[in-house]
Amino acid sequence: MRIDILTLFPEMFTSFLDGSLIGAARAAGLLDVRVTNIRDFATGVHRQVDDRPFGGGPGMLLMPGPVVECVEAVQRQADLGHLVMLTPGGRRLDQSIVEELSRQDRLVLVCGRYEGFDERVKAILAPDELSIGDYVLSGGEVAAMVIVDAVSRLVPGVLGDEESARQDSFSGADRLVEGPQYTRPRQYRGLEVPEVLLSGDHRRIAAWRHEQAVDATRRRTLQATGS
Ligand code: 6GU
Repeated sequence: MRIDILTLFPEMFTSFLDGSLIGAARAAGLLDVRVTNIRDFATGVHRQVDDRPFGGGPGMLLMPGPVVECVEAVQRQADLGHLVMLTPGGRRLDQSIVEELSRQDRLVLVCGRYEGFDERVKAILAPDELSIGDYVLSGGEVAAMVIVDAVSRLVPGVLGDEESARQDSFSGADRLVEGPQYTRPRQYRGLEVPEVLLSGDHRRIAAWRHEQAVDATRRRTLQATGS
């Protein structure tokens, strides 16, 4: 899979992209991730990329020119790809959207900064607008990293153990969160590993885990709805 990231802060991605899982997937040729600086497409001596909003109001907006020119230049390098714009007003990311994104051959992720994008960027490029949750970040960069991380894990070969992705929380038809897990030692500060996990009875273990996952999911839903 190829992923292009368009940003005014390319240096934010350096250690993230060289890091363990994603770095290894890139080295193995499973992921081709490239970062392009939107400022390279600004014109004029000052290479200006932002300006005050017409009609007044706080903050600065990204000017349409550098963003649109940058997206079009990157799209010309290979097939168009699925264009995603990171903005707090977009569709809220969840595992089913991550799965949908992971089925694409190419993603182009555009990170916003300042107070957002000029509306004409959306009119011209018709991007898939995504948000990672109902809170405000100072830019789309962290959101783009969240998407690259979550999508990469679903690219065949990246995890090494495909079963592990299938068993993760929110995966599978039932979208359950994972229940409790234990490793050695059997006893820690007086707390014991549940007996069933030591029983060697794989059917009982599977049934217990499913029951725990249903429980954990129910508790989380109750918490979210405040009941
Ligand atoms: Cl994608 N961008 C910004 N600036 N804030 C956010 C977000 C994105 N998702 C949640 N909050």
